Amino acid sequence: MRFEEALKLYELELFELGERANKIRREYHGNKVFYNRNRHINPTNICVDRCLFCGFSAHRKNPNPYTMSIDEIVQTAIGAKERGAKEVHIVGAHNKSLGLEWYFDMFKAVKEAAPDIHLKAMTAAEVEFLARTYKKSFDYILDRMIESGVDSMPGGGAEIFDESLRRTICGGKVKSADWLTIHELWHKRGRKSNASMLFGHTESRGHRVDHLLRLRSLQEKTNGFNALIPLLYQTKNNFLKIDRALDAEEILKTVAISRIILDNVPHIKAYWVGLTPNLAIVAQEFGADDMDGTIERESINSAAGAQSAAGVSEKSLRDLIANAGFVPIERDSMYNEAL
Ligand code: V47
Repeated sequence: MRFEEALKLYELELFELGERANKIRREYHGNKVFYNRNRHINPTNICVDRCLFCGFSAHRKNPNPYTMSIDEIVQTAIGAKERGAKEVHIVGAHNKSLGLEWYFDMFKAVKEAAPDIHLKAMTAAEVEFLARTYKKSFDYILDRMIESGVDSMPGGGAEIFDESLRRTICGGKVKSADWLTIHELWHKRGRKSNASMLFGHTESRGHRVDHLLRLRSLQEKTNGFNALIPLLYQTKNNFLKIDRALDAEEILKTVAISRIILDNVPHIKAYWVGLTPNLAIVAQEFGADDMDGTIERESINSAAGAQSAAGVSEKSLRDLIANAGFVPIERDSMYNEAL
């Protein structure tokens, strides 16, 4: 799909666009809406980077630095598993005081304590941060992750790929080309990952389309992405000055266009944390097929104003999905349906 053609999709009337996206969604997944039972763990918020949109990292707008010990992380994972979680999603800030081996020791300890839990960990931004800080190749870091039990990679750190905008809003972190290279190298190892796009801040529609097209090209090469998560920017406690949050029409158009441009990626996740559960369920009619999971505890979006700190119960997720006329399907991290 060419850039101009993709950008023109925004000019379509919302319901026409929704219908086009919904057709692709229904061909893939019929009436199913997926969710999983998971736990987010964010080991530290102490960060060398200053991304303007971030309310999570410790700085003067969030003066509460913390770092969890490996034991605390392991206990959290065990507790989550006992409550039924099938996945832990471990991502954190870029904290130089932990040391390289800390990450691999932590992954090994989690896997040893909960061998059957799926370990989704390390954004490409963290991989690049470790490679740069400890003068290692991306290949080295990825191989060590696999060796220590990481199963799949989450989609964080992608933000928006346009180089000029990226320099302004998150100049210190992984470059767009490196984000894509890291996922390509991961996919070459036969592993799956997610992709994300942070939208609703200072980017234009063109920046979003460019972002999605770059993901589409990589997917054509590797077929390694499971899902795209269009992450709605949360406006509080950060250094971007956004007068007006996006309206629901623009949000739903962006979800629908994500589905249409990325028709080679099987899943579009309407992340309830950022969208609110209500808009996330509406987004299921506009191309999305997944709500994400129970989460239990969420620190990144909630630090920037989302009402998600305590997760959501499985029952309320299932009820929400069923009441909207969809079939709730519990999935594992690779989208196999729970038996
Ligand atoms: O990369 C930071 C984003 C991401 C804000 O792979 C913000 O399944 C909104 O990537 N408003 C981390 N977003 C979260 C993430 C994710 C979440 C759920 C599932 C998966 C997955 C991945 O959070 C960061 C950044 O883009 N973020 N600040 C903010 N103010």
